Amino acid sequence: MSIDNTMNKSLSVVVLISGNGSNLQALIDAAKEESYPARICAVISNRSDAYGLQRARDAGIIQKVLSHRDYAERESYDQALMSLIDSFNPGLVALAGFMRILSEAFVTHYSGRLINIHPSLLPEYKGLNTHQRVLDSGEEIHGASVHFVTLELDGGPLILQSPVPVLADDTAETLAARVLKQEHIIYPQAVKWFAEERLKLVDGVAMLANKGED
Ligand code: NHR
Ligand code: GAR
Repeated sequence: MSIDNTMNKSLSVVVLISGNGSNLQALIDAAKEESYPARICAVISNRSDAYGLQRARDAGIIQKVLSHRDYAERESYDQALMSLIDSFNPGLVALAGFMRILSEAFVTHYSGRLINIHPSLLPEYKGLNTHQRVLDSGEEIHGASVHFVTLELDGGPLILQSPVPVLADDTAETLAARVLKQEHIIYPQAVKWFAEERLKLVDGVAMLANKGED
């Protein structure tokens, strides 16, 4: 028997990817649960070779490629991306390993409904190549963060973080795998809170309301 998993899903989410899409997979798996309050309405990649597109296809989710190489300016790419995203009318846009910096017009347009998962304990280690930089600095603790996206790159209000230990024999790969495991837990959790309307961006602060239970 097939159960219509799109019922009672109040929040539609567009997920933006550039690569493997394991965070996308974590969201897909979470949304398979009937009680999960969000559904992924589309997956968009800026790269046609992103494995995450296959994950979307396998899950029966609409997937689109919009290549930044077809646009001369960052702003014109972002305008096209906005048009494509808005055609799905999502309540939330989730960056999941999306590797393009987003312009002011884009960030403003989705203010309060644009989130990212980043592989570090922000505000430490903003930007790229975080695992190697953490190893090179001799840190003992690393981790992952979910945050609202603002104009300040990787500087938006924090929603949820998960720490992991850095082990003596870690390589960037082993460390990345430990961090990713936590990402796959905290990203579906953050999306769930947002779908439940518990999580909101209020005056530049991520607010988490209680469940309204006495
Ligand atoms: N856009 C804004 N405005 N603010 C943020 O906080 C953003 C953002 C876009 C993406 C994800 C971020 C991460 O989690 C993210 C946060 C890409 C780069 C980058 O330098 C940096 C941070 C993030 C994503 N991208 C290069 C660029 O020129 C391209 C690199 C590549 O293609 O490999 O866009 O780390
Ligand atoms: C994840 O670790 C994510 O946090 C990170 O890339 C990986 C994507 O993995 N994001 C960034 O570095 C954004 N610049 P995935 O494609 O398997 O989800």
